[in-house]
Amino acid sequence: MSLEQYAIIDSTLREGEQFINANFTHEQKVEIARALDEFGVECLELTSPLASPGSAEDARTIARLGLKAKVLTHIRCQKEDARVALDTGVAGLDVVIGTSSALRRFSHSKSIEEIIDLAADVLTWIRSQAPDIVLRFSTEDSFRSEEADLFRVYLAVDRLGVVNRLGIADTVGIASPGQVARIVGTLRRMTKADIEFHGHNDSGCAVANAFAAIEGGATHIDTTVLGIGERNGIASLGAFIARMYTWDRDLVRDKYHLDGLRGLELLIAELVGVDIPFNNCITGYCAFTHKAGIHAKAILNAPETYEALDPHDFGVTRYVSIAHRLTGWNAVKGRADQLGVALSTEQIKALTLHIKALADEKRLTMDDVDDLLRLWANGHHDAATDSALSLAEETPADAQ
Ligand code: HCA
Ligand code: CU
Repeated sequence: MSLEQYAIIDSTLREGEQFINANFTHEQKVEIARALDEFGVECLELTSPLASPGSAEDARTIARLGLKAKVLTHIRCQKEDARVALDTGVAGLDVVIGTSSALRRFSHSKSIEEIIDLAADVLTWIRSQAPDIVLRFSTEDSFRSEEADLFRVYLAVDRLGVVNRLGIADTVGIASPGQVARIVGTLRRMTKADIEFHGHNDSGCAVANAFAAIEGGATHIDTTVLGIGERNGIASLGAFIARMYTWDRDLVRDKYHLDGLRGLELLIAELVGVDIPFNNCITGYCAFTHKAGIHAKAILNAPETYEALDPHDFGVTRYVSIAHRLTGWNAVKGRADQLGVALSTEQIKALTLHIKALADEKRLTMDDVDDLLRLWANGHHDAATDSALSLAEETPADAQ
């Protein structure tokens, strides 16, 4: 598959609802669905309508919003679930059944033979009822299933000729990128259907695994906003976007409204009562901050030297920090120019040495540096004012 054809299935309204803090109201779900659609994700996955009467109502409403994104719902491999789901008017069903020995023993007690028979029965019935619906079949806990079992099930399902997509799920977040690329690649060669990957982040590989799936030939990737989901969640939409952007910037710019990412993340963060992590891709507060003098100098000359992503594409701004001991005179000069403060290169160099010495003594703020720049430009600086500035508020804690 060429990488250009991938699609995102955002599951904030299904997997994301399984995040411990998530308790979206009907109105909030509609707002989230619209925001995701506006951002440009290709599909939305909703909680099963069998979960509660409210969930069925949510599915009915969102299916009728007239979104560009395909609205899918997630169900167990059972005819009754499928019947209720079809009644909601969604455009697609994501059917799932566990294949690992743990799930077969402790969840549904079915053998691989029985799983194949059930899947054939349910999937052909769905197709007979809804010839145009998008139908996906996925195994749960795929990466702890016996590979031979897994491929037997997928081959049998693919041969039915009724599903559009086969899903593969790293349910407990233990797969590695190499393993994902290999298994998805094998599935790709053995079957005709599209391939979806759903990966949890328990061991920190969710986004890497999603990308490995794409490299292996997957066509669809599951994400949620901020990665929320069961336990510590799945691949985060923003991080996956960052990954794909570094692969093909123009494609990702065309596909999505990138400047909407921050608003989307802020919306979800507020609704589930969390902060955006400081080191979040793209929107984390230090995602585009530059500190070391050598970096700052290069950034001022050509930002791409130390930025793989262009913050302007995402409507966020870069910040060059100069109030510390790692600062450099180019960065200080850059700040002087921003403030319209006239200092010679010699003065800037001397001031930079001074800032470094002060920063060894105490924590400086940007305001401190701005004050120094203005004092020096006005010729008011002398040892007394500078040391007053540096030592006035010094406490042992400040001096760390
Ligand atoms: C679940 C399990 C699931 C399903 C994934 C899928 C998983 O909570 O139902 O259907 O693609 O991680 O295996 O989220
Ligand atoms: Cu999951």
